[in-house]
Amino acid sequence: MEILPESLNNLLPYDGEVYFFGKILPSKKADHYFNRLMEDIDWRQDEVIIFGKRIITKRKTGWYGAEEFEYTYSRITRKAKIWTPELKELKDLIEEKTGLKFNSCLLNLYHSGEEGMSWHSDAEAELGKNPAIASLSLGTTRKFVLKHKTSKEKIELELPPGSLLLMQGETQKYWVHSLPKTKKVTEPRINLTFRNIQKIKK
Ligand SMILES: O=C(O)CCC(=O)C(=O)O
Ligand SMILES: [Mn+2]
Repeated sequence: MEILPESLNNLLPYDGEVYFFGKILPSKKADHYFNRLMEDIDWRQDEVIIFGKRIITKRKTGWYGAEEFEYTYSRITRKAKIWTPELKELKDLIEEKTGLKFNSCLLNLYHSGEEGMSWHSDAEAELGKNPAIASLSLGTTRKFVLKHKTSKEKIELELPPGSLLLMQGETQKYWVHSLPKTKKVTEPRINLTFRNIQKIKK
């Protein structure tokens, strides 16, 4: 079931659905959550394997959920920590706004514009077919770009603090997305992507 407000337009011209909800948190609340998450999240530097080489990312990540879900991305498997009180609050808010259910969240901490995320789609097996992914931004504003896998058409938007973006339908099948690095940004940003893990590995 979806309860998307009728005023929301699909940002994608074809092959998927991306909705921008704008700011769902007032500035003070967005600041509050940013500070709490900086303190409370068990931030880790990821080891990813790129072209067979083991690389430690500057960007830090956190992986949380309702259960100790295992999640594999960039060939690294991690076990989720259980929701912190503020993550549970944010999950509840995002479920209310989107009308969808989420059981896990991948957090990214970009210390400055020197850190970003390269082109990818969130198409891991654990997410199932046509996953809905709700992305909440905190901290400094960054540019987010979607690119169609075959036509190469690009859609760009700015993600300010407290704003929510929802990707769903066939978006991950046909589009990649990225957070470009930029010299213009010196402040940190936290991004939370709420996801729904389909199967629990023991
Ligand atoms: O930081 C962002 O806005 C994007 C994060 C992302 O694409 C991901 O975690 O898969
Ligand atoms: Mn992604």
